[in-house]
Amino acid sequence: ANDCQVANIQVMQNFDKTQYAGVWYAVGKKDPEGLFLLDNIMANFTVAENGHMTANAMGRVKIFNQWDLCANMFATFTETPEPAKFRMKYWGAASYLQTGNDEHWVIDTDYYNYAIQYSCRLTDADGTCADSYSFIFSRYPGGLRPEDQNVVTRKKDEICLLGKYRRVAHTGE
Ligand code: DAO
Repeated sequence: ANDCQVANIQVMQNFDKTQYAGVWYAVGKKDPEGLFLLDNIMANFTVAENGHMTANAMGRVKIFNQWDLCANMFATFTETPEPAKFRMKYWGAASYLQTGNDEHWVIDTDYYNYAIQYSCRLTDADGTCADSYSFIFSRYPGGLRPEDQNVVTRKKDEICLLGKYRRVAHTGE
């Protein structure tokens, strides 16, 4: 049984950020409230010599509920006692872009093909998540390999977001 408690969500065991580094294309996304990143989303994770992880992300965003434009975003990650659970501070290259401080959990990855990221922004009084977002990342802009679909579907179900994702297009914008 799945009680959908945020505190019980399983994350990637023995997470290795060095293998996670590099470019990931978002091919699926569950949006949070006040959607920001629309499509053509890619993130490049870097691990510095001192072990600090940062990311540079690009994507088409919606701002002021009206305009779509291409955004260049930056993020820094703070580690926690659980290697796959980070705090992520993010901001944009331009001042009108969104800034924030979110959870950044890696639920599962094989490092070479797929990764599932999850962030709960608001936990409800009953311990379930009231406002979350999640990216399905692929090393390829075209999508997931057929052999990775089953595990990704299972993980979506485990984090109680099955059926809540939309496909993220990569049209080169
Ligand atoms: O699209 O509303 C949304 C949620 C995403 C928040 C912004 C994230 C920006 C930085 C991304 C770094 C790697 C995922």
